[in-house]
Amino acid sequence: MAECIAIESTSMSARAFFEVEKRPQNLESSCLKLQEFSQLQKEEGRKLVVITSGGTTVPLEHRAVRFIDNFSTGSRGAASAEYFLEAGYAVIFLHRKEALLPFYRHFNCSQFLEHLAVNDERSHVSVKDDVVPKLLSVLLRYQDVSNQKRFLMLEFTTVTDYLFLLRAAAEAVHVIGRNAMLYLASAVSDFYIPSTELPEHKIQSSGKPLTVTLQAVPKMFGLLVQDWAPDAFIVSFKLETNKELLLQKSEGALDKYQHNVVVGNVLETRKRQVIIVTSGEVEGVAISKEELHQGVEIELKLVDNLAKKHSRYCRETKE
Ligand code: 9Z3
Repeated sequence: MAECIAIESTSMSARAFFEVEKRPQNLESSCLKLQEFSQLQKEEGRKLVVITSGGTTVPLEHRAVRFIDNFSTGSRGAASAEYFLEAGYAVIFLHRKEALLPFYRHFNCSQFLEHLAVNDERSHVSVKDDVVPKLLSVLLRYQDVSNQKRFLMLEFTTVTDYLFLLRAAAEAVHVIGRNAMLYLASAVSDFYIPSTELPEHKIQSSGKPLTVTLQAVPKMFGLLVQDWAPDAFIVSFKLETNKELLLQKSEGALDKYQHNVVVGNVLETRKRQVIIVTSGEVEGVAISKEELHQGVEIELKLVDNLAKKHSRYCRETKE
């Protein structure tokens, strides 16, 4: 089927979006979890990071059969969550349903059954010996943070779900003040179809091209920085495919919203190098071929760098 996608630039305001669009069904219970979790971390005196991870979808129908999606795998967010947990943070992990998850990402689901063995009596299942070392190491790390109640996962699918959830999380971590960080690694749709313009049922194919008009998703970042999480240390990500544009676009984003850090990355090289842009400073973070070969992940260095910046931010703004 030939399809044509037109994008219109007129857009409703960020605040109006939340009045008009349908909130996710489980939003109230998510809000409650976010508030309880944040309060607990406050009592424990922990730092807390909200990580967003994975792409968002744009449905083309209310009863969505078709939707627009993007490339994001959730690898950046999932790896970063583990390193923040290792650094002592509590983590709220807002992720695209079915994107990579912290801890689980180390195992390939399609090989799940290959890892298991059945005893001779066919009454008991165990994990094969060769999988035990890796499973044990991941499982112990996972159980530690779960027992300490330091890890909360909540999922989204559409861009609308994502924005409602992000607002709820940013508002919930307000109790943590400057000890909260927002680490916005999700690849968020820039264009969507407002619910008032969505057909109820599956679009019928008539053999002719389909033209879909998308509106710009209202820019929420200003509201996030100023209203939802004014004290938090905010890290946004800038993605480009043209590396010549990356620095200028990253600096532009920082200048526009006056938050703390923009991490810039190029699609093809995102697992090997990023730039970290703060006001007045640009640093490159990269992993060498040798490190890559050894399985070192760039998120290890990225999280270490950002955790140090966050500590400095907490110290400086206290004085
Ligand atoms: C990123 O740039 C992330 O690093 C990636 C990670 C999505 C590239 P993966 O999920 O990839 O590990 O496969 N996230 C932000 C992307 C984005 O859409 N940024 C917007 C922009 O560049 C600002 S919100 O304009």
